[in-house]
Amino acid sequence: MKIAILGGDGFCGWPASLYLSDEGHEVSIVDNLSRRVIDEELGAQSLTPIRAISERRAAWQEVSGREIGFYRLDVAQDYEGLLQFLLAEQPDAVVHFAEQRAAPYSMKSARHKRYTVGNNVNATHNVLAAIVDSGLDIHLVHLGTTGVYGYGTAGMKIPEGYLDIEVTADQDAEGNPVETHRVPQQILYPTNPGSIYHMTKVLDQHLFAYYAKNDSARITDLHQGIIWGTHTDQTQRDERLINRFDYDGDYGTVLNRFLMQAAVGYPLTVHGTGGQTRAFIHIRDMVRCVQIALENPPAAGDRVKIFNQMTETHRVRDLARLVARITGAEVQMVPNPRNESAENDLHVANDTFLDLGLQPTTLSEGLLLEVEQIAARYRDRADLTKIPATSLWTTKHEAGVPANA
Ligand code: NAD
Ligand code: USQ
Repeated sequence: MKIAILGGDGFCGWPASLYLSDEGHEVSIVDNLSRRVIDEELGAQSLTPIRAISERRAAWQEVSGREIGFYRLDVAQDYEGLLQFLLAEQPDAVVHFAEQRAAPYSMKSARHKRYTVGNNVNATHNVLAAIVDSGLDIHLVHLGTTGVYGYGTAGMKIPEGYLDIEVTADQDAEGNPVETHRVPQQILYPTNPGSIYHMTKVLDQHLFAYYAKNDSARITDLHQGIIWGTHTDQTQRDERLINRFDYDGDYGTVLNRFLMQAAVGYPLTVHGTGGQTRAFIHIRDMVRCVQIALENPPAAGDRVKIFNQMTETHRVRDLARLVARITGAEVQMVPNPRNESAENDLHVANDTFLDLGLQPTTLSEGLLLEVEQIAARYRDRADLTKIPATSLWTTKHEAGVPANA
């Protein structure tokens, strides 16, 4: 397949690009390198020494004999450039990672909220419009989030995108009253985003539904949990191919932060009571899931295919205890900077990927290796002043006291 990876210089996009190239696909990356610019804005760097995109590509060619194309392009702002790219490359599939993905970054200020909405919603809409405009039959695979559902179970496993409901009908097609009866329907699972970033993924969902309906666009939306881990088989082949590892208060995700904090002797920063339950998936499983999604596209005219891309759910304080147990780290409950439920349960259906052959990497297998191979190896690069999470969800609440309490 010819595959375009939008956001292919990022934490998920880079290992996915290498994996798909290794599998024999012809891969081109499109990225505006905005994530590297945000590193400068925040004064924070990846714990791992990531190389310039030119060096990454040259290293991959050296170790694999395969070329990965690169186009520096802003998907949200350069519509013409994006369209010309599609017409020139004629990809069979586009994988769309090109969004601002950190919830805390999206909540820092009005400017960050506006940037995140403008960037993410325009990027997604430009991709959809350009696919239709190009006249090409391109399968779009998008990286969404389990966060669109909100974090609660309503007494059931969260289904893969769609919810079966029954409405009480009391009129016929002409609007005449008839005896009330129950009519089954399927709707997008009601959304309950917890940040402006998560909200952009909700808005993306509606754009996808519309383009699938109106233009018969073929779209798969992967509702992905929190990624943990850093290496894949490909990124490990040469140090110049190393993946990024974010640990700062905005971009670092919870489990990778705990692993890094343990390695540098910083007490594990559990927000509030740590009662938040979240969905997780290892980075190796993420690249495999993207491949499975590419190999199983919807047909033209189908509704958007939605997969829950996660393998385990865990409560934050349990993760902290687990990391503390294997590393000897200290755990510290810190005031929660976010406006989120203090305690929630979460059960998520992920049958589609399991049925299609995914064999999950479990926390119990991978955790210690991750501490040794990444967090401890690069701990000298850490800037401990960047660890605290300082982005507050609302000015109306003090950290730790939800605004709606
Ligand atoms: P990342 O920030 O490391 O990578 C995103 C890449 O997209 C960056 O290289 C950035 O420069 C690029 N980009 C952003 N806006 C762009 C634009 N307008 N034009 C061109 N390029 C642009 O993020 P990531 O962790 O790799 O996440 C990728 C996707 O996966 C995101 O959409 C995110 O929502 C989703 N996701 C990530 C996680 C996670 O734990 N990292 C979990 C669930 C879902
Ligand atoms: N948390 C802590 N301590 C920390 C960091 C986080 O207790 O040091 C808590 C947070 O308060 C939150 C939970 O851990 O309750 C998860 O936070 P996170 O930063 O790991 O994850 P989140 O903000 O949800 O965002 C990440 C990715 C995002 C993706 C999302 C998937 O950055 O791109 O969409 O995970 S999901 O969680 O399913 O919404």
